[in-house]
Amino acid sequence: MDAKPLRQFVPRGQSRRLVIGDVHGCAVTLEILMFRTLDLQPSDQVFFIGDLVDKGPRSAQVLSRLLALLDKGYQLHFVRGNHEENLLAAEREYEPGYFWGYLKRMGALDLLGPGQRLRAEFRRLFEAMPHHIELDDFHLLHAGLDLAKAWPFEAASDLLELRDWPADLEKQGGKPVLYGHQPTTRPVIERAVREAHAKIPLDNGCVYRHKSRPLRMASGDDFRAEDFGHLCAFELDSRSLFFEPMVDS
Ligand SMILES: [Mn+2]
Repeated sequence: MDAKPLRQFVPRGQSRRLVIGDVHGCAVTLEILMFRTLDLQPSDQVFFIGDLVDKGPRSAQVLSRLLALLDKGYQLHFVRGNHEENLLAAEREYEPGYFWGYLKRMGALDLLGPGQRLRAEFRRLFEAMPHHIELDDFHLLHAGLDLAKAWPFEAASDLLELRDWPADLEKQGGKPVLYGHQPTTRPVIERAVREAHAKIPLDNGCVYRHKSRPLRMASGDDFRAEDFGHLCAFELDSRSLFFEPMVDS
């Protein structure tokens, strides 16, 4: 059984609205994207679509930086990803050896704090993350929706984990879904924006830059190394895409 997912409605602000794909511990790349490429301002609204941590080299640095920006008044919003959810679950059912081994496997031992537990400020940030953010004109979620269900937005495990799901603009209340979770090549992302698809992927496999074909790409997507390995951002009103090459190592 799914626990009831958290939802949040975020009204439009006065300035830009930017959505950023799966960061996975790529803190340096994120910094360049936010402050060199996007010239982020405190009046901008920024939405992250989950999986801030794990796999990449700097999970703790990503979270610490985002918490510091929140303290400075930046308008950052976070959708929960399966990686945040799994960390919370491991912390909830805490067992010293297992927890350490799990973080080690995820390449995220830097998230450990006192007593070998998940650092408390990170746990609080994860716990506050909704599974779904609704905007005036878009849905934001990490993974997917099973629109055959009567209440697709109530299915936490779909929101966190589902892959290769068919979108349906009408069943989505006329709002396209912006999502991450599944590494997607740049041409496929660009086409989804250009043709205004009902689902727009924003995970360009940033953390896979120096690796071979990512596991579990979208079906039908072709692997070409040069089409992967960027941290992707999407500006909602101008419909502009940004692809920041991954520089974390
Ligand atoms: Mn994911």
